[in-house]
Amino acid sequence: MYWVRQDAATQTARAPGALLQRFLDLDRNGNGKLTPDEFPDPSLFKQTDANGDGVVTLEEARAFFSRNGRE
Ligand SMILES: [Ca+2]
Repeated sequence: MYWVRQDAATQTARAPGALLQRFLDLDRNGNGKLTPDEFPDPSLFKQTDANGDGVVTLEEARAFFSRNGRE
């Protein structure tokens, strides 16, 4: 099927686009920031919101994932 071919491409494209894509998926209202209700896990949100302003920016998400050793 058509989608099977996409898997190899998806794996090679893990970084840095994978994080951006994930971020955009989570950012349901498209304002470029993640709020707690857009985040899958509230405790994870607190860890990711480095400056504690109540929103997670792409930079904070990127820093969080690099701290945790995954893209
Ligand atoms: Ca923040």
